[in-house]
Amino acid sequence: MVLWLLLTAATLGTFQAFASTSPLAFSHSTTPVTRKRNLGLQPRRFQAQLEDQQTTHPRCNSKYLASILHTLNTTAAIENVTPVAANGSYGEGASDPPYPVNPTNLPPLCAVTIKVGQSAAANYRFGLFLPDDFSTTKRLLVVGNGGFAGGINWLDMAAGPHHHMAALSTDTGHNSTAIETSWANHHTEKKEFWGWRAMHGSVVLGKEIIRRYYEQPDNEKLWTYYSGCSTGGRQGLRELQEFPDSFDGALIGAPAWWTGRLNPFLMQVGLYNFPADDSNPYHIPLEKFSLLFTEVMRQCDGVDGVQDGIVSSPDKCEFDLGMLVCSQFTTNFSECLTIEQAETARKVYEGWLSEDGELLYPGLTLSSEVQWWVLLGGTEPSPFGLGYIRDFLLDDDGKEFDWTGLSTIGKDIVERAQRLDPGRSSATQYDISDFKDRGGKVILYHGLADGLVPEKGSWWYYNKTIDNFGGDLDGVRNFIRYFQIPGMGHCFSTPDCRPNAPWNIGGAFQPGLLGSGSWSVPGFEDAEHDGLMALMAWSEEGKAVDKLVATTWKKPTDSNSGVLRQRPICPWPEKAVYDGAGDVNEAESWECAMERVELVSEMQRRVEC
Ligand SMILES: *[C@@H]1O[C@H](CO)[C@@H](O)[C@H](O)[C@H]1NC(C)=O
Ligand SMILES: *[C@@H]1O[C@H](CO)[C@@H](O)[C@H](O)[C@H]1NC(C)=O
Ligand SMILES: *[C@@H]1O[C@H](CO)[C@@H](O)[C@H](O)[C@H]1NC(C)=O
Ligand SMILES: *[C@@H]1O[C@H](CO)[C@@H](O)[C@H](O)[C@H]1NC(C)=O
Ligand SMILES: *[C@@H]1O[C@H](CO)[C@@H](O)[C@H](O)[C@H]1NC(C)=O
Ligand SMILES: [Ca+2]
Repeated sequence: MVLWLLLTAATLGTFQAFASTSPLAFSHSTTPVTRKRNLGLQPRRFQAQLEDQQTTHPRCNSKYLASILHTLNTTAAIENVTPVAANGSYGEGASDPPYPVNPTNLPPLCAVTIKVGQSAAANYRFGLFLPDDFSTTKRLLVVGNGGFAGGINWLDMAAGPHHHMAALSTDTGHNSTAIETSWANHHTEKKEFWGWRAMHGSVVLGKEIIRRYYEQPDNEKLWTYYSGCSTGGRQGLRELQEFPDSFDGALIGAPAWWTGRLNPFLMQVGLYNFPADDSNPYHIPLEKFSLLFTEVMRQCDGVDGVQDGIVSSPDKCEFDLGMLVCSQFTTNFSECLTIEQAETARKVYEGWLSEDGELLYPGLTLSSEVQWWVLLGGTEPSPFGLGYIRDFLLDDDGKEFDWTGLSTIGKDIVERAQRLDPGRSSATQYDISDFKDRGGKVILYHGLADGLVPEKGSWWYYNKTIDNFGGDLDGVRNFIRYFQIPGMGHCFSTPDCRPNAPWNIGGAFQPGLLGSGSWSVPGFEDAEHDGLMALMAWSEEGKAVDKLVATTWKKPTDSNSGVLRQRPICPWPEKAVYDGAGDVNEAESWECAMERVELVSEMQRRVEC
């Protein structure tokens, strides 16, 4: 409880929020929080401002944007139009609880907020950045949200104008931090907005507005790209599965794609470890996650062929939990697990099986332990599980659903979640032929040290997609590729700086973590290092993404501290393979290739003796 109260009290961003309040925190970003707010400008004042700023686009005013809306069959209304000069800043600051940091260092642009739906109880908003310097190849970047966040993600939108693209983000129809769910209780329409409708409606209307703003001819293409992580990953997959015309390419990170299965599982994971009192022998206290991590590192680091503090092949490691179990020879009981605690850890790794042994959702990957505090720390199951069950699934007032006596959430909840899929948010259509046939491309990526959304879930999704296309892996790789990022936590960075593995590929939330004025991968703004640029080259020029070079810095979230390591991440089933001679911290010493299994088994033997 204490942990979650702390989190709620803070002005939370995405999961970055967890970073700053946890005892096992990510290293802190020194980003200054810009408090400047740009609310609605009066027309007269606006005119004056326009005259002052000769560089501002002449169409960046409420009257012109209202005239655009007038030509469209929509009930949407202009909420705000603000011209932003070069090196300016824009956002809603503290009025946008999940995204309070306004991007700075922006190129000159027009910031627009549109409100769709007039009823106070049911409406959604979306924001647009319309850069003055729009590239000749017309492009739009749509960005996603995180957790249950309700707010426009202005910080991630900033990448758009830096690439001379327009940018769009929706608030998903409510106003809350990433961990609040009470807004959904008894509110079918808000659930649907969050589930898919706000995203879809914003994309459709946003494209029309952009076309008219730039007076684009109907036969000219507006290339549209998506970038999102976690819930953002889910939103992107959901949209491209059902509406194949929406995007030309999507950069999908750590997607929380199967809401109806994943969120109950996140509750179930909590039940493995709670209640957190001494009478529960199965409870692993927070301080022992580190012990587990250290043991995983000891047994699994070398299995990938290189003893470098990065577990790159967790699936190849035959981890023996027994090594950690207290015995008659134990002298220090802080350094071992009881048999019951080891059983809890085993279940967290194994994943969730039904009574008949069907896999309901895969568990957390070996090497994610440093981030286990998110789901298993504190004193009650996380809001991603408990909040979902109470407010999405049961519309419960909090009194009827009592988790404290439960060891498992039960078949009824699982079946209900499957049947109802509240908000219809699950992205479970594996047949994306229509998207593929239009030339659509997907880069899917997931950190192997993710302690919140299981990495094996993304891999499972990828496998299901391959199965859907008749097992044709090569065919599938022509339009969707899956990249595992060793050592990366949920969406970004390396939890607790351990092991400070290369993580940054310019994905969702990543630039913002390096500072409010940051975009792409600082110092490496090219298609080899930036996933969005790689995606655009793949979609527009057919350059398949054979690898991406991930970067980390001496201080993982301070790009001025000097590059520490760069290493390719590779499209599965390829792996980054070391050349055996070069500096392991240099990307050139690695290539994407099939893993050498002999080496793996040899290393495994070595570790075992
Ligand atoms: C305008 O939108 C409404 C509601 O979405 C729809 O019923 C109507 O047919 C549309 N009219 C035109 C001319 O597209
Ligand atoms: C951009 O603005 C910041 C303040 O927001 C200022 O410190 C910086 O010097 C400016 N840079 C340029 C190139 O004008
Ligand atoms: C969102 O809620 C906060 C209070 O938590 C409020 O200050 C802010 O004005 C609201 N923002 C919007 C856009 O309604
Ligand atoms: C027991 O182990 C813990 C954790 O490693 C350590 O902090 C503590 O100092 C150890 N106690 C003794 C008596 O060695
Ligand atoms: C995906 O499929 C491969 C075999 O093609 C298998 O080795 C791997 O375990 C599967 N991953 C998951 C998470 O199901
Ligand atoms: Ca290693």
